[in-house]
Amino acid sequence: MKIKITLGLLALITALVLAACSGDKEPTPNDGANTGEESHEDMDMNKEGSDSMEGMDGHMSHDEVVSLNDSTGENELKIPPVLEDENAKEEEIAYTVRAQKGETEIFDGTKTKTLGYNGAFLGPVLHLSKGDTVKIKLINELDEDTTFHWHGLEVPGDADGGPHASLKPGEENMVEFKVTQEASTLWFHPHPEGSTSEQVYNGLAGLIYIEDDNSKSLGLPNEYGQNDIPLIFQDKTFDDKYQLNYDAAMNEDGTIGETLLINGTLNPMLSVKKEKVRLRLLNGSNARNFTFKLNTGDSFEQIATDGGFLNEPVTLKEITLTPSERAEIIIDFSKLDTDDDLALINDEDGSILLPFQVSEQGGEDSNIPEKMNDFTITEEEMNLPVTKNVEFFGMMDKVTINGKKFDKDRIDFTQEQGVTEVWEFYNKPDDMGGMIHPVHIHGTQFKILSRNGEEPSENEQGWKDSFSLEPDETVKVAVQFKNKGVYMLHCHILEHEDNGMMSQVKVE
Ligand SMILES: [Cu+2]
Repeated sequence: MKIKITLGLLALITALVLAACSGDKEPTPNDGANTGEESHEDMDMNKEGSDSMEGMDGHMSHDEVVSLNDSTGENELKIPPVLEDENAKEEEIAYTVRAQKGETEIFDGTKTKTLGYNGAFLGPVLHLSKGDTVKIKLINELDEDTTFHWHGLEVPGDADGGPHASLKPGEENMVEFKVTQEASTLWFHPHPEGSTSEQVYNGLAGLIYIEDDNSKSLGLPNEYGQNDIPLIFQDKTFDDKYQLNYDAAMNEDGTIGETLLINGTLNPMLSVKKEKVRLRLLNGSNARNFTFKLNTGDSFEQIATDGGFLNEPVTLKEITLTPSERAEIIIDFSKLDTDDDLALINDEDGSILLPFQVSEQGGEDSNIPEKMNDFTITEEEMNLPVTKNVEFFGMMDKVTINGKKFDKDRIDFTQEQGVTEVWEFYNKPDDMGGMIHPVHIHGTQFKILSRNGEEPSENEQGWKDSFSLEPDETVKVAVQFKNKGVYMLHCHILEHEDNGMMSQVKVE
């Protein structure tokens, strides 16, 4: 009891000291250039002060996450285009993906300099089917090096687009792979060493949909843009000229902003019919966590994780996604009281993310089947010994994995192709408590076996490629690589990744 009081007092005093240090530097919309620098100063102060704050609970930077502005709902949500297959042959797909610079009218009447794939901002959806052979021509039309990483795809290391696959400005490359995994919602983004965060922040991100016989037979809502809606959530800071000034907004512990964009849409709103609507949620932000919830408190069904369908729909009132995680959920608007102002909110700060406008029109009679998949964790997998220990530690630019920073020329782990190993992840707290690190492993969909020795929640009992690792938490994961190559394992707070919170796994 005594200890608790002491800690509480310490926290209070520290909070007061910090409040005094940071003054009234509450960031306001559209003066990002200044707020960015200021929050940077704040961070440095926090760090300097940290020595005298030993034993402090909680984490400064994440306790002080600036709230998102509410969406006013004045703009209909933009739906990303679907990329056209250039190949007429069956079971073969050919795409061209170019990374390019552009200008985008995010704010009415103003052009913002952005990056995009095959367009000025964000990218199209790439449709793949299980069993397909895929050829993708990659073109770098940026002024800087970039790579094309397929997040969640189980492909050979040389097609994965990690930091080794860098293309210089003007360069092209071709990757070819076979789709061997089940239906899921994946995504793609750049992964160049040291500048992933800036390139994603400026707009390089797109979705990948994989279909298979199962997904086609389930009768789920699947009218793209009608009742099957992609939602890429990203937070940004715009400066007084409505530009994305990354250097000014940058925070070593993860760049966050007060302005929400969904699919690049400012103040988005979604019109739906009174039917079941499938939302494919991607936390595409550099660092912000989202806890998605309906403002009415009504429940929804989660049907898929990062890498595939859950065995059965899981009824939830909220779901948290850390950066790079995905979830597919279904909201049944025919069952909701639509006289209310319905909206998806972020329970982290109560902000309104996406207001819904529900028409009286009925829609498709789609289905949420009771059985969707046959994901299993075997007794054998549960009993495998831990053969890899991975410790995430630190904050700001002092982030490490097993005490080391990324080195392109060093292999940190090896694993045999096709062999399942149990990895144990631990997030070692620091003097200030520590922070959540979203862990991502390239080239594999894995199974979460336990969190702190307990069975993972129902909606994590499915294929995952990313998961949240809380301070002092131990997570056991069964990992198998179907292909060979060198793969990255890293924190998906993109600034942590760029600061070296990344290791290499060689699969032989
Ligand atoms: Cu991290």
